[in-house]
Amino acid sequence: MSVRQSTAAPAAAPAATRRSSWSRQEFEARLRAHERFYHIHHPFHILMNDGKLERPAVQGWVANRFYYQTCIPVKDAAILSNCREQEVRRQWVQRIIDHDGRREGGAESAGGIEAWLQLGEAVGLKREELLTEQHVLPGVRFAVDAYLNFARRATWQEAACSSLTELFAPRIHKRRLENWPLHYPWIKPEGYNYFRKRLAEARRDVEHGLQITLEYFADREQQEHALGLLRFKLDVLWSMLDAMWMAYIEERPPYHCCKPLEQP
Ligand code: AHQ
Repeated sequence: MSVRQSTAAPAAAPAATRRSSWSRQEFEARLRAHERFYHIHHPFHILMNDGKLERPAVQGWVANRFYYQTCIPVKDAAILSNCREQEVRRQWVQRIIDHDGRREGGAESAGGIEAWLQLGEAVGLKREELLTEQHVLPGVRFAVDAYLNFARRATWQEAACSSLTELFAPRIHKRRLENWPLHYPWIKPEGYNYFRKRLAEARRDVEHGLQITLEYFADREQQEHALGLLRFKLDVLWSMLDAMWMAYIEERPPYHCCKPLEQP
């Protein structure tokens, strides 16, 4: 093919063949149909929810997911920094408070990051093992950093759309709360506060993210793009577990096993 041919701008598609946009219902249904790519279906998650993980693998999951959790408020701050709509920022800022907590007057509200540190202690890790990121696997770091850097560079609407993986999150939190106490009686019950807290927050956040997505991505090309953004974030979550599978199930050196700091 000559260079000219390859660089010729494609003729505008006649109106008849331009694909019409989906209705809001159809668009939402196509977003929700992506549930099949959600990490609840990842083999690592299936083993974890069936009680088949050994203690070091559960500890490894908690320590690696802590890196993801600490990046969420930074990701949300990136979205706020890209958003010039005050009403959206007024709502979106709550996500940062939910994770970082807040000190107001004399009152201190611990956020999700503190709750995740308590989950770490409940599974037998020391707080500094999470805070130092010493157990974070390269594949987890790359996936989480890809999400964070995407949110910095994308439009705030694109980043809001990518957070819609939480459409599928309530079920995953409910399952942990139901199954883990039976399968992992050695985990201290106070560790489950995060999942309880996130159940309600995820439902609220997703409502806002879905409203933004259904409104902003209006024509068919934008709607298809939105599906791609959701798929990207689903792949971020999936890839994190791929790295954990290699380390904690295959126990492949050099990143295998997560041994707690030597107890005193
Ligand atoms: O604890 C989670 C959380 O705070 C968030 C924020 C949201 C986002 O902005 O991308 N996604 C998310 C998720 C959390 N927990 C995950 C889990 O499996 O516990 C699920 C994850 C998500 O569904 O994106």
